[in-house]
Amino acid sequence: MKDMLESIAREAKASLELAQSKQELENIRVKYLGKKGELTAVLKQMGKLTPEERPVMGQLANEVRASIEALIEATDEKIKKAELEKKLREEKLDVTMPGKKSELGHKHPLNIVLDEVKDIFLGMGFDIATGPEVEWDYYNFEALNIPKDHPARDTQDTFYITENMLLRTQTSPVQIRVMEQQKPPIRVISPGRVFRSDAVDATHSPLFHQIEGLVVDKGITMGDLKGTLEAFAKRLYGNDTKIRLRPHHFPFTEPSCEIDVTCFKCGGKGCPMCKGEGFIEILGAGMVHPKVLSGCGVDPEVYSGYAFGVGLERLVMFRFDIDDMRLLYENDMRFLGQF
Ligand code: 2NM
Repeated sequence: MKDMLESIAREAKASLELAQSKQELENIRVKYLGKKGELTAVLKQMGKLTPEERPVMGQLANEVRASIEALIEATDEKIKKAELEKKLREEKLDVTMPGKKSELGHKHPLNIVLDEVKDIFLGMGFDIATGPEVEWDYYNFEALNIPKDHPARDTQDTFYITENMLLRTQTSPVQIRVMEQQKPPIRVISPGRVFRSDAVDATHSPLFHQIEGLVVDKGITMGDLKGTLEAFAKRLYGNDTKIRLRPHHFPFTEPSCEIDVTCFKCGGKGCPMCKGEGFIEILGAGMVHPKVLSGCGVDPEVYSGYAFGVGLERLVMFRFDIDDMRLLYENDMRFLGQF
């Protein structure tokens, strides 16, 4: 039995010296020390020994177990160290390799043009005013001279939250709030999201963006309106741009007009872009209705003002020759990457 124990110790030591991996190490442990291992097998034969021999063999067996365990531990350390060294060798970093360039985003086309429009008006001394997207019926309609029975109030056109609360259909309510809160001279633009119950197609969306402007002071005339918006059109589309005013009707302005600019594609000769017209409509405008002024506490006998509204999507579509408004909302990188 002593020979058997000693040969187990020898064999275990020999195979441990050759072990290269954790798995091999585990196999060796099971082979010699496991429940069905060689050492256990020997210990099971203790019964055959004389009472004198038993403690001697018992102690020897314990020593063999302890020495194998110690060797396993030492080999385990050795393997771990070798594995780490191998890993470090394999994962060596080449700091001279070129880096991966992270892609830089850019402004959305709506914001490119919005920022230009803001810059142009800020440069002319306008302030930027904002207000709630969820509005009272009063600010969105009543204060703009659109009473309850007015056709422009058709429920089809608006998202109502309650009977008196809705998603604003224009940013004019912001200007009503400005007139209520500030004394003239007033010079503001109010860019923002507006909502209408329209079906989606190439030129309509239930959510779009407007930029409205308002100037109120003593002696403001249609001439101020025309000069300012001409300067705006020239800044936006180039110095050769001409504007044309056509009579129109809005409930909140009197007189009212629509403003066309010479076609940026053909310069006014007529082409498919302007449908042969030579002009493209971009703005609605007019002199603020006296009823609107007085409703906001501005005396129409003392002050006058002009206002205008422009749809941001239309400006962007003309600027970049985009034929479908939906492209502006779909966030398709193949589209957005072009700007
Ligand atoms: C437009 C066209 C004409 C407008 C009027 C007002 C206010 F609040 F002063 F009455 N704000 N915006 C206006 C005038 C808007 O959009 C096509």
